[in-house]
Amino acid sequence: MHMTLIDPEKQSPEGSAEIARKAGKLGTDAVMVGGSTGVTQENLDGAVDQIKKAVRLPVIYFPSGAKAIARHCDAVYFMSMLNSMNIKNVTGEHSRGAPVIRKLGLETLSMGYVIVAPGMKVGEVGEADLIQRDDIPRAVGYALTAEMFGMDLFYLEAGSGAPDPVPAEMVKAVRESVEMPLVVGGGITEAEHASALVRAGADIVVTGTLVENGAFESKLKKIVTAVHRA
Ligand code: 1GP
Repeated sequence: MHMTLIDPEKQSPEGSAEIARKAGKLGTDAVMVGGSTGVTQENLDGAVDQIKKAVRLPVIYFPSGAKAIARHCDAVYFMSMLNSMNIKNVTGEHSRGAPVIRKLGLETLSMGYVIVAPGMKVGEVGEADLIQRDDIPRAVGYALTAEMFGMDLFYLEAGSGAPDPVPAEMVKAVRESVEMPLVVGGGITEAEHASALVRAGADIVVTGTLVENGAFESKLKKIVTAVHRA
């Protein structure tokens, strides 16, 4: 699957809906809404409401903490940054958000989330002890941890805007070690990146930055097609 990540801080709610509409037409399978900084309850609700009006795709909240919760989304990634050095990113924000999520009756998708170098903004604000790009055993160890904890998904993140995606060899080793669905994102800007990652075993490929540039359609089309064909 291909998922399009939309950061509600980067444009108006109508702008977010327009991106979702275009991405939907090009075949993206779901929309994720979130960002590492600048997400407020107001811009989040605005974006989710407009996106829901514009497309029939699943809209999943990709949170950075408990300060805002997308009450009108279809599901929430209940994600733990397993390699954060700050406990609030591992279970702390969760303990504050969980009662609200339960009250709202939202569906949760539990996810082990790890940050691979260079990590970019999310590595910084998440205080991640980055997995070095050649440290495949550490990535495999975290994937097994997520699986043994019973999590639904495992996400290998290079960071939004990373110059290169997570190495395909790392994805392959993780794929060979666990059966859970594998999400890969950060720095995927070319169809070749997407097909190499899917061939290595990624189940879900996420792109975000790409759609922040006005004329993204032809690039996105190539990436979505590469994901579906690989
Ligand atoms: C960020 O993995 C996503 O969480 C998307 O990264 O913005 O580099 O596509 P990009």
